[in-house]
Amino acid sequence: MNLDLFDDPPLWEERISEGTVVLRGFALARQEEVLAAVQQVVAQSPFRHMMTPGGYTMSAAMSSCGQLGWVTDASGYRYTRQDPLTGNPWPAMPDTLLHLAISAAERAGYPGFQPDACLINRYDPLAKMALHQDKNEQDFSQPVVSLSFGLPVVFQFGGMERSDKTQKIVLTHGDVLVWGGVDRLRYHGVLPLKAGIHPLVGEHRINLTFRKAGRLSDLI
Ligand code: MD6
Ligand code: FE
Repeated sequence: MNLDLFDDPPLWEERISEGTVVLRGFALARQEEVLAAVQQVVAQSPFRHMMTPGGYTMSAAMSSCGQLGWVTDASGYRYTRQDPLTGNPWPAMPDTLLHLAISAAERAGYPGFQPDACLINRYDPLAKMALHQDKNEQDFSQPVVSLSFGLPVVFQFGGMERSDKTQKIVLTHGDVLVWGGVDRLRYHGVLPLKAGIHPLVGEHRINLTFRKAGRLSDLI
């Protein structure tokens, strides 16, 4: 794979902790391609509000692409190969997205990232995400790569316990947050989105999170 194509440097790098870095503006040079890829995915697997196992409707609307997609319903949080809404396999992960995620991981110190799942979140004003850990994946040795587009949001970055105090990080259009290693299971969430209009994305924030969700053997 030719990663030179994607060798645009970030505007600057912000080290958050040992395993976590924000690559500011890393996805800016590819913003149109990324948004076109998102539109292509959601034309096949539309955004929807899923239900938590506890019976609450999630305020962020979600879709997925890649071999595995993240879902939640009354029977729990998990990854599936098919979109339960359409009954079809999740749309393939567009190359632009795959390459951007791999090159961001590499720049952040995680070479060899093999994402098989990309969760796409759309936040409308007041949508939020409660503190949680990303622990439905089989492989915690690989990082999570998270792209933010559109309206800015306050991301809360906590510790290994839900009650640990959180650090606030503002994520804005084009930023890529990469975390892994010792930070992989830290609690995190996002505060309610403030209303606004982004010139390219409109009245939303779009977040894409890439993960290696399946086992190594799933790829063979
Ligand atoms: C969001 N992101 O930024 C939600 N998880 O809208 C996440 O839950 C997340 O951004 C793990 C790593 C990075 C993330
Ligand atoms: Fe998360």
